Amino acid sequence: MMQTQTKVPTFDKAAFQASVEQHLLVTYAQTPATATSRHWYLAMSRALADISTGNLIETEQQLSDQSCRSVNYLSLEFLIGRLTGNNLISLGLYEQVSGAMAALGQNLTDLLEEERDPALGNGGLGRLAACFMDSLAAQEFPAVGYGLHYEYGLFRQSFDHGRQMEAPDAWRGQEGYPWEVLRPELNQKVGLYGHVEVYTDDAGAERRRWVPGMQVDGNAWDLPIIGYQNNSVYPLRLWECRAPAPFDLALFNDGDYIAAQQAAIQAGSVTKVLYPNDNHEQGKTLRLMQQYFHCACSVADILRRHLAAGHAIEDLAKLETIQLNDTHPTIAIPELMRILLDEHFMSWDDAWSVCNSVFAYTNHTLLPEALETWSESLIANLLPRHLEIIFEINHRFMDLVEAKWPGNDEVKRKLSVIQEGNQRMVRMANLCVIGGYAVNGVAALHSELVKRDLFPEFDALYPGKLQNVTNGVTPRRWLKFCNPALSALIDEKIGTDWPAKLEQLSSLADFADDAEFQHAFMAVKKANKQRLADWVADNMGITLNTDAIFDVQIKRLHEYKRQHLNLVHILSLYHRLLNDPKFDMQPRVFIFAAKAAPGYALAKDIIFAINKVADKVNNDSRLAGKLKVVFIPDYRVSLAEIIIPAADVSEQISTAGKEASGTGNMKLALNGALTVGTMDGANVEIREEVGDDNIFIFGLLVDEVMELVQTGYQPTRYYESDSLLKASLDLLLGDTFTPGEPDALAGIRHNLLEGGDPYLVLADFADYVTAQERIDHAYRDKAGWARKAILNTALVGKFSSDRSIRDYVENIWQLKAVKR
Ligand code: OX2
Repeated sequence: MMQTQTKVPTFDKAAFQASVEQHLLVTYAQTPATATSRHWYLAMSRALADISTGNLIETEQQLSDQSCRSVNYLSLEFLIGRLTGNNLISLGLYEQVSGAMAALGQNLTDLLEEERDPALGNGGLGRLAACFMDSLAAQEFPAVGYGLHYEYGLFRQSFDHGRQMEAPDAWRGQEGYPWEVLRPELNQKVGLYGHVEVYTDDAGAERRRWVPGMQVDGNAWDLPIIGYQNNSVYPLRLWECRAPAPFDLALFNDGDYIAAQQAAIQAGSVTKVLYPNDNHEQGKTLRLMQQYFHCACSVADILRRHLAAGHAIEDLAKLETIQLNDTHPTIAIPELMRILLDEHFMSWDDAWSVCNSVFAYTNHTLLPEALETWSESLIANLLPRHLEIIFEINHRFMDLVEAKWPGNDEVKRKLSVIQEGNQRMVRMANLCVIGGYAVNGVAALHSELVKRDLFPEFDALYPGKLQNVTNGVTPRRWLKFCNPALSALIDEKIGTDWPAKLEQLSSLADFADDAEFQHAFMAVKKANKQRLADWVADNMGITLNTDAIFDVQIKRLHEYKRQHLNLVHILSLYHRLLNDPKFDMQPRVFIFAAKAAPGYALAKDIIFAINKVADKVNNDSRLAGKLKVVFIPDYRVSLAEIIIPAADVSEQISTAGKEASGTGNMKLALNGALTVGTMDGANVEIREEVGDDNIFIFGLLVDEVMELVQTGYQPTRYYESDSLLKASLDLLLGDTFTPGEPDALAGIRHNLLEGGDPYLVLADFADYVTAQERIDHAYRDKAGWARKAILNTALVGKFSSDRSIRDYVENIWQLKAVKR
């Protein structure tokens, strides 16, 4: 792998090797003679972490000494992926460490495969947080990431006769994760349950305070976020929940050893496992505990830093801003209010003005099932003082609404933080909009819909508060690291600055018609397809033809993402290949990877169906190898790193209006895949950048979707009038794909017909088929396809997360870069 490097400290090979061997012996009790590859990977990573921890502490000190304004990114998820390979690139040490390890008889590429992905997130939302931390560090905008130290990350997925099975993901392994460092001096105490006490202070004023019924410890684990070749290292601080030590001594002395341990058992479960839902909330008590624990530790740590640096509490908003990644950390708002009111004795107005200039909120979804509400009784029980504060916030807010819309109860009902009903619910998104100074959507279209459909009255009440920041992805992981061959080709053409300045890729457009460059570009694509084909052969025993179109849909399994639309299209190809002698197609490999939430039955049925269709299609000699279907198990960041560089076609086929942004769409286009997609999320902006000729757009527009639904959508009409659609859906009946198990796939057909097809799969089918035919046709023209692929890579520089972060910095956070 070729990696260039610039601003990097001198590398002392002998000292590094000595450090690796020292860790091998002292940390892992191995000698070079006894060590396995895994031991070598661990020892090497520890030796590297020693370097980055030094830089982390120095960066922290510098930022504190210079009173630098920073952003605190609060997120319940950080889907960081493997760190060692990426950190080697950021440190600019890839080549040197590869050489140093080779001299110890170790192959770096093999060692990197020993790392298990830290899967501390579900999908796009968590991965975005990871890309943002990378871009903050790359551009040296002072930042701390705050998350949770889950003992188990997102479940591991396997297939049993085609059905998804889940297993726990102990991501740290038995030896612990080599990049994390425990910071006991930063530990926090967190209360839960209890009651509110009213008392009179020394000045005779009546005051309120929370008396928690239980207390837990928050232990701080820091992971280093290493700036790209700049020596700045920021912390990703993950909180782990533990019972306070010593545990209940009285009980212990009474001889009730087991009861004495109960607190430890209860506290230990708070950060035990990541909730495996994407775009869906469940309202479980343990989840609210996680959210509050996360916010309490993080807010306390932010205040600790602020006060330790000698600043006044009133000046908090001058030095700190807190970005809430979706509503999951909303409870940070009443938590900060509580501390300012009850512990710093600020007046309501003063406390509220601090809060109001500290918090900003990112909305990631319009899906009603993902908009969080918490039952009032649940909050009353777990966080009684916070509920009082929420009521007071709402009471004062209702006065504001009354002033703006006198006597209008309907608008009050709509905007209130409290949703009335049998069970009163607290609307977290409303609290975020009211409690912060900025709200943003994650793509232009999505942000427009937030203003037009979700929060029109808030937009009227607070002009300018609702904004857009289009998402992005880090070019370091998603091009330089995952696609070294393409990176080397780009380096040759335009130099080596592009990983920090992705707009520079646009000059590649000059070579889009250059036959030699086209040839080199497609040769890289072919080699990446071979790398993926080898992985599939080794791990799944399926042989793939790398001349075929590699058509990729990788993302969480969700009805709105419409993996079933892709499936119905595959069924239509199968039908035509077998029944229409005139039908011809370019060989195609359909590649899927996706996890379904364990409780999401239809999503699991779709996985099962795709697996069953794959079994049949892949072994049907009548198809002459034209059609293959592969569902790669256990989708994760490290698999995306192999699949994305190998893709020819990127499936971005959500129902218009449902996918807020998408970020896989950006990664795939960056690596030269052509998008087939709806006018949804960031697809709209990708089309703007690459031009209509280099993307395959199909399907209903947002307003057409809304109109069709309002006028009474009838999927059966499409079924009855489109013979190809009918034939394709009817293939789901009987036992074509499930021998001996008739109608095992009929549930999907039922959902699409009698079930009303809530995501308009049938309405978009015909246009999707046409778009796929255009792709088939375009692929036959080798030079034409190469041109389109090159232009995709060249023209998506906008989607660097460096640009997203600059948008946040300039329009929301108002930070200054601090160079080391
Ligand atoms: C996801 C959105 O579904 C996706 O469209 C977006 O690209 C990503 O967040 C990052 O902004 N949970 N996951 C998401 O939203 C929620 C809620």
